[in-house]
Amino acid sequence: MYDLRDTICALSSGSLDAPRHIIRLSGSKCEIGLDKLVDNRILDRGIEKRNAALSFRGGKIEFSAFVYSFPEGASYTLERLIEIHAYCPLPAAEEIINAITQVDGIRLAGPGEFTYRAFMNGRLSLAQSEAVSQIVSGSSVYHIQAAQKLMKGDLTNRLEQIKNSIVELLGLFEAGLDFSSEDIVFIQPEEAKKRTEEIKKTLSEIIDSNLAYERMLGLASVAAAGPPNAGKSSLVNALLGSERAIVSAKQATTRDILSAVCSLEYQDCVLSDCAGLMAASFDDKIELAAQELAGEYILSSDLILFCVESGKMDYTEEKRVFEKIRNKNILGVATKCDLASSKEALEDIFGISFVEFSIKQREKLTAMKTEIQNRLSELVPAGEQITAVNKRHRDSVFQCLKDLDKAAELFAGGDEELAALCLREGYSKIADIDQQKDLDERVLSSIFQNFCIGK
Ligand SMILES: Nc1nc2c(ncn2[C@@H]2O[C@H](COP(=O)(O)OP(=O)(O)OP(=O)(O)O)[C@@H](O)[C@H]2O)c(=O)[nH]1
Ligand SMILES: [Mg+2]
Repeated sequence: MYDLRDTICALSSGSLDAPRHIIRLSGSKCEIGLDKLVDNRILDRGIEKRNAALSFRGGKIEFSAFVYSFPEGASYTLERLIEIHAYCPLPAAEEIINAITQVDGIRLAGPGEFTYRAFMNGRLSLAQSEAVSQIVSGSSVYHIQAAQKLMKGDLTNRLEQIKNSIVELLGLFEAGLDFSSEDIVFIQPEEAKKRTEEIKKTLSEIIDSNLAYERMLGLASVAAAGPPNAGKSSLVNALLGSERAIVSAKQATTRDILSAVCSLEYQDCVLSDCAGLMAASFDDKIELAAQELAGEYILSSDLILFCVESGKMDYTEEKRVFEKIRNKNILGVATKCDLASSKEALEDIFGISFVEFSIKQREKLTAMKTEIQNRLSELVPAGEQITAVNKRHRDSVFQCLKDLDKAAELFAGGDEELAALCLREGYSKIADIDQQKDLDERVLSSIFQNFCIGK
């Protein structure tokens, strides 16, 4: 996938306005690369941190920097690695990289190439490498916590236990094959079934405890729902902090779905504004389409903000709309609470908890955001249970479960040889999750291409 012989260089962190930019170099030519910038040789081998004033040979750009030097075997990639923490503007950092990559044998790193090297050199397991990418792109603290667990090797440890159990069982199956001409039984079919079930249970636990993990990889979806004119677009605009949706006193203003990323205290979510739901049926084709679209979208959201205008005399329409969403995860919003206070009355009518909201009272916005955050937090399993499994891991676990079932069935039917073969297959599926070597190139590139450059 990448040529491991080259020395690679990239900007590994720092946004446009960051005061410091980290330039990373990995490979045998690190020092030659640094030599381009530093007039006197400042580094000895060893993990060390040095203050350095870097300047181009022409002395054009001067700025201060810390240089961290890691010897081979003690760095992230296990290769000779140098990090230049340069206090300079981004264009200058890019100039530095440009100068370094002019050196023969030093090139710009590809996406995820530092982590790819860490993996290829045995520093990180594959699951841990994936965790690095997930931490980098983490959209919530829960997501990052989960990825950190993956990084620490939680999944790797659990897989190790499973692999040991399969190998043990395989040993018993194959011992029976070796002595098939003699009358020795190494394992009875009932015992084989029991052991297979135990392995399956551990495998299933990995998947079950992580159902919400994939959801975290994507952002949680939150949709404003309610009858027309309830104040949904006004709420969405307030939460987004910008006038994204059109607000008007005219009924049925919103037709399309408007979605944007909304930042909460611990996570981001996708917040959507939809057409007001109506209980009646429609002849108007556009209205019908807007209703269908909104209904479908709202029902598939992780959290519905059910907007009901405060102080109304009659809530018949709202009750009908509520019927369409009642089994979902709903937070009631008593909108326009500057006009009247109806929180308790609405809680009685709908049997769910309500938060008061008004675009005219800024303090209500903070409380609203906190409540949404709390409700989204409930969707995430407690940090301790998360092992962090992604789709690739889960596919392998499902395939292994199938192989185990087949193995137990074949063994019970007396076909020990095929049963052992199936067990081997199952083992290889689990081993693939954390494989160090011989992994399909396509799998590797699909994992590492998801990284950004510099990681
Ligand atoms: N007094 C008061 N008026 C509000 C508040 N929120 C919204 N409104 C008004 O209520 C009307 C409807 O607001 P929208 O946000 O457009 O309502 P909507 O639910 O998006 O309406 P549709 O898109 O037509 O379904 C507008 O005239 C808003 O100015 C509020 O907190 N207080
Ligand atoms: Mg609207």
